[in-house]
Amino acid sequence: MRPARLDDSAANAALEALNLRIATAWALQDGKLQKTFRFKDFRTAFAFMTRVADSAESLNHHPEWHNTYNRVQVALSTHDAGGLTTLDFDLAEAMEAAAAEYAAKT
Ligand code: H2B
Repeated sequence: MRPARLDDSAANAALEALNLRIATAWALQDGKLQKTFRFKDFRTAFAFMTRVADSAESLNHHPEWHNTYNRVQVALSTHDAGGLTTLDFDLAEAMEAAAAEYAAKT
């Protein structure tokens, strides 16, 4: 059987779920690798940060970040090198993997 037509509220709920998987691009800004992640709520943002904390410890490379409710603004650079190194991109990859688990949105 073909699916029934979605009413406005069902379509909006489906849209919301779809947008959970949309991510903004990383950008080089002020000499740092930057991105803002957004999550469903504060708990999910915090779970993401906890997951990333493990990666940061493993890499011995730690993010500058700022959390407000469901938003995590990240600015990566390597302080020891006074700029960007591959470690920043490795940590960014780890953040992407963590964000995928917690369904980051724009
Ligand atoms: N994190 C970041 N982002 N830059 C660094 O230069 C850095 C770090 N250095 N984490 C590490 C720790 C260094 O301070 C220790 C002593 O290895």
